[in-house]
Amino acid sequence: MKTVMFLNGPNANLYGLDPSGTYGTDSFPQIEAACMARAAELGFKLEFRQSNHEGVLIDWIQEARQSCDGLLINAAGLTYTSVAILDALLAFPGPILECHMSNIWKREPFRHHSYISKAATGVIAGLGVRGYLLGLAAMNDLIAEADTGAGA
Ligand code: DHK
Repeated sequence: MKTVMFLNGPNANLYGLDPSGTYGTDSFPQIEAACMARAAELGFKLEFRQSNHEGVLIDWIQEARQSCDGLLINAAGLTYTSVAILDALLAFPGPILECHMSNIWKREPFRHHSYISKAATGVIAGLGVRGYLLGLAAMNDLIAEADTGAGA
């Protein structure tokens, strides 16, 4: 069975609790449950994790090199600062999807440049939890394409 890791960065555990509603109304456990259910439908094992710590995220990306076929990441605030996360992602051999709940280009200018996009196969932003679920479906296709040598 294929295995996919989905990493969430700092403060993602607060999704649904932000009074501004920037990250929707679903709580982080609800988002995790929806992603786990979609992965089960798609037929792969999902490691869905969250940390507020850059080094923990880097350790998990390195772990994924050994055990996962694809990687999705919402590095949250570290998206705009972390060369170290970029370097870890560049060492991951499979497809990578960068995900954001919000449309980061509609927000403050400091959110407009992602360090990690250089390592990403694609980017999904602005679709809330729907984007996470679309990302899982896209990852399923990307892994299948990598297996057959097909794809763009
Ligand atoms: C999540 C965060 O926590 C922010 O720091 C980013 C991202 C955007 C998101 O949209 O999921 O700027």
